[in-house]
Amino acid sequence: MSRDNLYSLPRERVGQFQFDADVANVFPDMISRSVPGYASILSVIEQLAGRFVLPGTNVYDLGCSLGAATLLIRNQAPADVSIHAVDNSAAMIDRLRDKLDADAAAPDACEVHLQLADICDVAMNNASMIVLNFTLQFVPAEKRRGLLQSCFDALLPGGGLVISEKVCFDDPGQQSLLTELHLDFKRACGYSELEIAQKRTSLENTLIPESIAAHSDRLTEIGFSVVAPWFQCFNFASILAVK
Ligand code: GEK
Repeated sequence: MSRDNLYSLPRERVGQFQFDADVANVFPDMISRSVPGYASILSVIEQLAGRFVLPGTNVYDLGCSLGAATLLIRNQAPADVSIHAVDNSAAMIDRLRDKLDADAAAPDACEVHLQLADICDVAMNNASMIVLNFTLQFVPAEKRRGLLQSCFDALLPGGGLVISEKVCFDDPGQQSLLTELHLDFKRACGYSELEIAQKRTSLENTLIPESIAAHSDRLTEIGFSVVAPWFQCFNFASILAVK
């Protein structure tokens, strides 16, 4: 796995964060050293797939990057399931295609369909499980409700939606403490102060977090019958919503 040192040298101007080829090259290292609990969340997504994914249905991994969730869900999915892995980064989709081509999946593994598209424009139906693992945070705020409504409409009764996000807090004390603890995590994972500062600038207007309550309330308003925040580590959380 290539090490993420993209922000290790001083830049004259730090541009907006892009999911380009440089990021795709180092992505597994970048996300595991930036998101506390990423590996645990993935392993629970696999467990949830074992419960939620039904024969003859579709599964959507929205903002799939290099397919970490897709590949784990595939371990649990019956052979007649279709997993739709969607991302609007060509670099991510190209690398995931190479990964799938090289992967010696079990002969009865289900199909994975790759889609280079904006997740807000994807037509979904007959879904037993939909995953937004650290993706909704990059969708413009005004498009989030529409996207979640499309997820709800596409899900079969009893279907599951997993949303993992960086989150913020209304209480200023919690906001500053949990932000500091996240920075300590990044330092402990080997990121320098310069790397942390430049990455933060590049994400400033790109990654817009909401509170766990804002996420939960919106999911309840849309009509999900159960909305269960099930994971939190510092300012990162995951919610399971069941139709
Ligand atoms: C994982 N889920 O490893 N349409 C399609 N893709 C998008 C959009 C959009 N509107 N906005 C962002 N993306 C993955 C990790 S990473 C999380 C997800 C992170 C894509 C973007 O190209 C990137 O690949 C992904 O969402 C976010 O489980 O980097 O923090």
